[in-house]
Amino acid sequence: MKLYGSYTSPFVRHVRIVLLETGLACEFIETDQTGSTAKSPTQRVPFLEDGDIFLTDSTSIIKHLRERVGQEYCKTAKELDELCLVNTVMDTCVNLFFIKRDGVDISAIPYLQRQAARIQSTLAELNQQQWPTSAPYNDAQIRLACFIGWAKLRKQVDFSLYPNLDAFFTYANQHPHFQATQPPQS
Ligand SMILES: N[C@@H](CCC(=O)N[C@@H](CS)C(=O)NCC(=O)O)C(=O)O
Repeated sequence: MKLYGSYTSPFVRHVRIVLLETGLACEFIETDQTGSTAKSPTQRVPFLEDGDIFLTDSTSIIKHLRERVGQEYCKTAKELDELCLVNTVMDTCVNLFFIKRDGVDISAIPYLQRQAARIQSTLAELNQQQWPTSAPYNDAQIRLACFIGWAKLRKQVDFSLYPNLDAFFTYANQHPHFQATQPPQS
């Protein structure tokens, strides 16, 4: 099995944590934008090769890995909805990060302002929910901690506005699988 990704991507980090949880052997192939453009129709990481199977999204990859070892993936509609909320905020935030890095003033473009507002309203909703203070973490929770780690590293969100999320991250970040998958801090 081969996982293509980067060490900074929060989507890839979620997959790397699931690999640790499942104990499956998988080669990690560090892939930049040139590599993902050449090999995946989405032009994004992660993507996975497992024999004849080729998967292009972290969610399908995680479902595949968990099913291979008989683990559950988003068992309830509520957990799936939480994962979708985290996905929305993560996807939107990563997208705006790349747009800003290209020099675009997002305050000048109404739809990008809507995207920025979507991040804040979704985080406000997530901040009102109860989050665990210790493992086991489900996939929505693992994804949330991966997102918060990325957003802090890239300074994309002021988490003093979301104290429950900040506290959740402090606990999750101490877990050995989060420690083992820390993104490079530079
Ligand atoms: N829905 C995808 C999103 C993956 C994604 O956005 N990956 C980012 C890295 S964090 C990427 O490769 N972006 C490159 C680009 O947008 O060109 C997933 O869950 O795998």
